[in-house]
Amino acid sequence: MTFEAMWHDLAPIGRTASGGYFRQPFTAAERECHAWFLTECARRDLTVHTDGVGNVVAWWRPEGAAGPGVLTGSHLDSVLDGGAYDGPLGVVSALAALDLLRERGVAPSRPLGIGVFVEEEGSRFGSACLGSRLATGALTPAAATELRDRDGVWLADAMAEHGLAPTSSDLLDGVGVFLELHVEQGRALIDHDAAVGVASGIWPHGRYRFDFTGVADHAGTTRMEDRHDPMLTHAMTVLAANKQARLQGARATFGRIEVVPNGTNAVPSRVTGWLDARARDEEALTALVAAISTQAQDRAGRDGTSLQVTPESVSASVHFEPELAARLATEHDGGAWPVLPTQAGHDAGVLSLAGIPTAMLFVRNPTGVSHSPHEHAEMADCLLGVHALADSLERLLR
Ligand code: HGY
Ligand code: MN
Ligand code: MN
Repeated sequence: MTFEAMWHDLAPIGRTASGGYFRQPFTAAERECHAWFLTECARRDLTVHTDGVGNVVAWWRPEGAAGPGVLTGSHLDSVLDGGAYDGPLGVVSALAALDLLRERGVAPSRPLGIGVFVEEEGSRFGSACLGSRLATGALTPAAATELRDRDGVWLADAMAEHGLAPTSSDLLDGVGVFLELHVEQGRALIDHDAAVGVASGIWPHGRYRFDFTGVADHAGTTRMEDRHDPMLTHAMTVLAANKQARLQGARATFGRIEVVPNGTNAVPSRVTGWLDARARDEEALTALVAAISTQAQDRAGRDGTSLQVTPESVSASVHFEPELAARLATEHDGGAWPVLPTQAGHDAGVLSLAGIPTAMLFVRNPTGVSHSPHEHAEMADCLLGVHALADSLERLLR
């Protein structure tokens, strides 16, 4: 089963008319993706381990392979209306790279695992890298049990439908190193004119809930000077976030909003906005969120509204092992691959913070667009990525 054939089989699952993907965790589309993965593992006689959360590691343990395993893989869930490559490219490439190692007759001295982590995007339950955080203990089952989706469905109930639960996990016991291949979510490889790159680290980033409370009132009879309109405070906060991010060379996005009662002819009583903030280091991230929150509170004071800011998911700064990154970037035929930071979070970041030696390979994205139906990678670059992954795994498996 070639890369192209696997890609062709996976592509239609969870795709909508817009061409975007809705593979939210523990929904039919995402479970169908996992079923597809298990079929591919069975085709390769891999030994499949699934933890209670739904994370999967499929092991190739040929005769003589012993000791800490080499793990590769990524995630199959998507953001809302997401792209085809963010996550699945790492999983399909891992399967294709294993096939290539077998074709080369590689006899690994260590087991090789292919992993799939659930809810990497946090697009349904709001906590980024939920599966890998539960697997590493970075998130406790108790904290996970508090999570609900925007329809009020508890995580535990969504999982229970599939015989799963927010539990601790020993899935990663025996993993010595993790290498995740991922489509690049940005333009660096284009500017480097390179098909493959290596990650140096991940910017710290977080998701913060801004609850603006005002006074519901009539859209027509209420004089402008008499209003306590939370939509106004929210709007000014969005502008402030954009300005602060530009001033500080950071990133700030309000991409999600809920309005109560969400009527056309009523001043709302409450507006909730979610801020996604990212910066080059922890101090800069704290300063960015503080500046935005302070300006939002000042504006609320002027609007006669009130504001509560709640961090919902915060991801620490990740520095991948420089020696491992340098080794992957240079020990192969052809010129060195660029080593670059990313502002996108990944399961690799969670495993690295848990103390597992970790690295990432990026595959060129010709537009840099991601978290969008227009996310893309050329097949030729995807196949170069498979070879880069196979070459890197072969070295790690010695
Ligand atoms: O949101 C992110 O940074 C990643 O795509 N999960
Ligand atoms: Mn991803
Ligand atoms: Mn993503």
